[in-house]
Amino acid sequence: MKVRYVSLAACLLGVASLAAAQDETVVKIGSAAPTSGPIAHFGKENENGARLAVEDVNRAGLVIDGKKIRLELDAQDDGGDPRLGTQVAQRLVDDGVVAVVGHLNSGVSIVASRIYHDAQIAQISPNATNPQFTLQGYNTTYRLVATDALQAPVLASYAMRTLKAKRFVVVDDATQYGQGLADQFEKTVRAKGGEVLSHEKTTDKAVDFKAILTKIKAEHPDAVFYGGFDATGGPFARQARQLQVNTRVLGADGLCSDEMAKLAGVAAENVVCSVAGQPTSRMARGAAFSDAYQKRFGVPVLIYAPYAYDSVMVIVDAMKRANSTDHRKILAELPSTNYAGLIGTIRFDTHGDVADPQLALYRFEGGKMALLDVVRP
Ligand code: ABU
Repeated sequence: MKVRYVSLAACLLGVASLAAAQDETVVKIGSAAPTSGPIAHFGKENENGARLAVEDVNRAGLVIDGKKIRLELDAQDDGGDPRLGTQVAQRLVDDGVVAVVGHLNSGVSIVASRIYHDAQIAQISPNATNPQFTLQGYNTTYRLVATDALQAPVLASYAMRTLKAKRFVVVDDATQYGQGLADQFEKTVRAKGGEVLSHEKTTDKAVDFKAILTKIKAEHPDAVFYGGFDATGGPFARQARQLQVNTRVLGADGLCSDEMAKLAGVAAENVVCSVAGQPTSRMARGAAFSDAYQKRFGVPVLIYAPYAYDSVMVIVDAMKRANSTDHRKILAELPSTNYAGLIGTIRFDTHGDVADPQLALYRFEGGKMALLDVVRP
């Protein structure tokens, strides 16, 4: 008899859930980042940040134009590769996403942006810092981080003013991100009266830097700037120390992660890096966010999870103001965004860049990132 009661209860619950599900309209938000390959730790963080936001919105409940909405994250792996990135972008458009959080790499974000623009789907990158991303004349490109036109000069100023470095070697990984950063760093150093002894090229897949480092050793620079990611920057810094190239290694947000410390070992203590936003620890709700993130995914926030989270929240805010889930109407609301996010108040300039960017400088101490300064350019 008892079994019968349970079955009836389960049945009623099932019917209720089915009715609730039938009442809901599913709205897809795309997430595109490299969740495989050497920088998967950064890509997974983007996906996790966006997923947490989607889950928070669904838990709180979202009603648009009288309809109950359930958000669904359409998460795609672009491998950090421009060719795969365009295929992923087309897939997201074909899947009917109303907006996209991504991509992570500037070189991928830029080539994918044409596809989103043609479809009139908003693309908000939580990480892409190459200035060109939002300078293409597209009404669909937005980002929540500062650009490399700010990031590289902040690093150059720190190196010249605080570290008293004057003579530099610049190295880049030949990606749109690494090369753009390195060029901007070189330009700033020269403009400030510093000297760039040489500008070396490597790739984002390199593992052996001995030839470049042997050349650098003979040049006796005060500091080396590395434009690229931790996956290669870590081994670069480690091998520099092994070859007794004991100068500082400067880099931007691609180097700024705990993964850098793992890959560089003790040589990470020679590294100074920047993040193109404010530290999670300085955000009003940063500690609660870090706890929730750690609890949900079992790993700590690296750097840009709050930016991926807020990218979703900005899309939802636009959806609410449009009172529509139509991707064109969401897009039309983005220029007037004035949203109190986790990362602070989010407004956009006419290009789609954040109106009030911040940057943070870090060094490494005992295998962890240690905050040096927060800069509002
Ligand atoms: N800014 C770090 C993410 C990589 C990129 O912009 O390509």
